[in-house]
Amino acid sequence: MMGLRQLTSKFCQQSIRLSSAMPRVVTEVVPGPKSQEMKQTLGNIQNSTAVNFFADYEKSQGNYIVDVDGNQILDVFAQISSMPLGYNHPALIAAMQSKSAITTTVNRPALGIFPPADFIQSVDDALLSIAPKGFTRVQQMACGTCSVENALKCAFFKYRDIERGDEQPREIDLSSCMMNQAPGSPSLSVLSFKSGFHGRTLGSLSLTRTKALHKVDVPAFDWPCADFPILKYPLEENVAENDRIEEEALANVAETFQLWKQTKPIAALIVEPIQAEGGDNHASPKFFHGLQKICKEHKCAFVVDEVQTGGGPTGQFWAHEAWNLPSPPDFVTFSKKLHIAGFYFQKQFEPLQSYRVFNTWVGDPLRLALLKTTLDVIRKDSLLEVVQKSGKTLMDGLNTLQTSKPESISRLRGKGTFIAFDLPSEEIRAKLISAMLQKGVLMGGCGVTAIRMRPALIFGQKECEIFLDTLESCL
Ligand code: PSZ
Repeated sequence: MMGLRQLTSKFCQQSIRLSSAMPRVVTEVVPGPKSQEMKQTLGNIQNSTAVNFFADYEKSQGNYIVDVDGNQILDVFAQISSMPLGYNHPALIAAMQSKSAITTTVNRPALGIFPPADFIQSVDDALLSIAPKGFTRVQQMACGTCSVENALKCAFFKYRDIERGDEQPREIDLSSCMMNQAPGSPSLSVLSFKSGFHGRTLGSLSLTRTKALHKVDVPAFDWPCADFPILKYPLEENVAENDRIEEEALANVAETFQLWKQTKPIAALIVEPIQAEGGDNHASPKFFHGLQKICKEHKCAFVVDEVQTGGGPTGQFWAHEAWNLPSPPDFVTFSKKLHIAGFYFQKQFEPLQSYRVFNTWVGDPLRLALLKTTLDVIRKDSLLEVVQKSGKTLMDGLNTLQTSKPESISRLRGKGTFIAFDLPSEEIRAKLISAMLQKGVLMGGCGVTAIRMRPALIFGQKECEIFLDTLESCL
């Protein structure tokens, strides 16, 4: 087994090789023949139509994913924005070869009831060391979606405690909830936004308002939806207009609270700092201050969904910290780049009785260890600064492209490397994504016509250059 030093030195050699690495396409088309055949075979087992290509994760390294046909592809999508350090980072590999990682892997604990001795220290070292300002409590979960759903459950618990004037449910609450009836199953709601995305399981799907095909045929909670501001770009030329757009959206939120007050009061409002799946829609700190104020007026929990924005891609560890809210949100959900999912919460939202937020694993110490190592690397290699610098290079380059090709690129927007721009149509976007892939650059789409960039935090100047050059040639 290789020690950390050997691995690091091996990685350094690989980095040297990789820093001179370029996209390399060896098949006539991407996906190549092996990928296409595997995709067909997978189709006999499950729906495989979303598969782009099959990857060789042993050969993938840093910012480059290698596919089964031997194509080396610059990855600007990073597994739906979930790879903080790129592929096969030696520090992560070393961490997973430790004795404790092996013990945890073969003896995965049910953390809610039998946590390991080093659990408190691990949570402290990993999740609490990066807790957003104003948070001291955190609950782990398995994925972003169940983090959202459980945070909302906590918001409902609290809302009902206050309504009842008692933290203990009454007999009538306990008996009626078994029949899914009020008052035990109360008539409460959660407000989410047009183009918001918060997951695809039965509960979270009612909050998600991106693609109809993901929702259709599934019974949904009848819950309110408010307008999210769709800003005009460039921002500096549309200040007054954007101010008006945000004021209107806030007025719509306030109105929605009033409308639902009598029949199905809004117990929680959930919002992404940047609507990601829905098209990279940004709003100003002022808008989010306004949302928090409305929530406070209505004793409604303010839930910030940082599943996609959290972990550094905006150049700050938590995107919502850029708003400088007068007080922290009530919940912040996370997953993706943090390896582990869960939610930070204010103490008042902690359920008092056991098992109300619970499942078999309620987290994963192995993922916690990966997070700790990732944080060490982020700090040691100043990766947030790398993101800020690369973000600037990308925005400058894309801005130049937008100026020279306004008929192709519009509404360039971004923070850090969390960048997007619009294309004239969905069809042109599909063509551009495919053309880029043929040249060995993998990008994703979001919203109806946008391209989104979601690289790993290690995406450096060289990668920015390759991306911009390839994009220019494909446009
Ligand atoms: O299809 C896609 O591009 C996907 S699949 C999952 C996501 C995008 N996003 C996950 C997500 C998110 O972006 C936000 C803001 N909230 C919740 C979720 C759900 O997280 P997971 O996928 O971990 O359950």
